[in-house]
Amino acid sequence: MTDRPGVRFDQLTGHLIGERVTVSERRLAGMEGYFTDTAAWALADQNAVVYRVEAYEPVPEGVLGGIGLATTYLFPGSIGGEYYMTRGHFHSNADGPELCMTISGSGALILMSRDRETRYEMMSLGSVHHVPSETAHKAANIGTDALVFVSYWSSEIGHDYETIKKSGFSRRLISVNGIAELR
Ligand code: M6P
Ligand code: ZN
Repeated sequence: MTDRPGVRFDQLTGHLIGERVTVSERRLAGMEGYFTDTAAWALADQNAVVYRVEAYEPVPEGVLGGIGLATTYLFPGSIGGEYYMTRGHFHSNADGPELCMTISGSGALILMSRDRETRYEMMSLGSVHHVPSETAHKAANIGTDALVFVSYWSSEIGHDYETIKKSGFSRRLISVNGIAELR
């Protein structure tokens, strides 16, 4: 008897396929307070999808013993000059690292330490990024196509969104005459 894997990964598109894959979409409506220009955010189409995440978590969050896997499709766009981005979060409870690999598109992985030092790494086809423990992380799409990347993390870590929701990152990636700048 063969035990067929329940999930498949398409390495060209990043798609995760299978019954145990969960899909979630984040629209502008669900990103209140994340963009600096709140007036521009309020005027934008609240229905616009900013990103979609396909995830496979064989072991539930907070439970030791598994690796979570997700593909994020971050669409191109900007609000008041600030590129479309994921919300960003710290890991919590048991903190731990994450690994990201870019499938397509161009962007930046923005990383902030607990003492609010912010830096970024450019994301492009094949780039591999290590997110250390105790580091908030979010991706921004600086290109004209979707930025697609895969992430891996340990199941025992939790996700803390509150810290970023409340205090944000210390610097933001904005388009200055079409060039990405961290300000
Ligand atoms: C990456 C990973 C995921 C995360 C997703 C969206 O794929 O970090 O764990 O869920 O981006 O980002 P966020 O959860 O911050 O909205
Ligand atoms: Zn994470």
